[in-house]
Amino acid sequence: MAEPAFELYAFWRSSATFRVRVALNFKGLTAREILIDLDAGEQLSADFLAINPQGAIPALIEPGYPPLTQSVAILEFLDERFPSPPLFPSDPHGRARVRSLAALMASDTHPLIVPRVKKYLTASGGFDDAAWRAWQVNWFTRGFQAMEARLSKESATGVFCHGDTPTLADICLASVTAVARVFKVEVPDIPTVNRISARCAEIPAFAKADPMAQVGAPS
Ligand SMILES: N[C@@H](CCC(=O)N[C@@H](CS)C(=O)NCC(=O)O)C(=O)O
Repeated sequence: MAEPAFELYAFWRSSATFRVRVALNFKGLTAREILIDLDAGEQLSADFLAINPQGAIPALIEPGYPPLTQSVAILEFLDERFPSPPLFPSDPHGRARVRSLAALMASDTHPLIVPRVKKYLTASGGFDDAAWRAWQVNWFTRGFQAMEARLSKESATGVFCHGDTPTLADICLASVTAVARVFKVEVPDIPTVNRISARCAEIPAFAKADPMAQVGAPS
């Protein structure tokens, strides 16, 4: 199948964009990136709101189709459209476990530290820089410790979150560890999370997606 001319609305440090970058790389696909500067508020420009009324990246556009938004939905789309290599194990229980681990990171941890939450808490919630920092550290810690508790105890954990090949769960885990590094948040006592994240970083599809390797990242 000829590769579509994908366009990806992206920002260097965006955790959700990282997930799509890894999946594209993993599948041997490419996308032309269009920068949405989150620090400049470009996610709220009229032009971008016409693409994603939620005002959040990523958005993936395949010519001739409406924009795709929500990183996990985009990853599932890419996996259905380009099945090899797969992002899920083949058995239903394994697939449910992978989705559950992915949701712990992408649905229940990452959304608490995005710019719109910071903006609300600092503009309307009385948060100063120290309170925001404590908030960030708290939610990264709670998310990674829950992940550690599961990964260290559940027998399906292997070299990666589920067995010995990377899945969507690893992409979601690595997306949150990558952004924790950007924000210089270190969570103690998470050896399994750290082991798997370090193993992911050795894989070119993950390494190429690292925030610090993107256009716009601080040098
Ligand atoms: N659940 C969404 C989250 C999207 C999201 O919040 N993206 C962040 C960047 S990682 C964003 O664009 N935030 C803009 C803002 O909070 O104003 C996904 O996985 O795509």
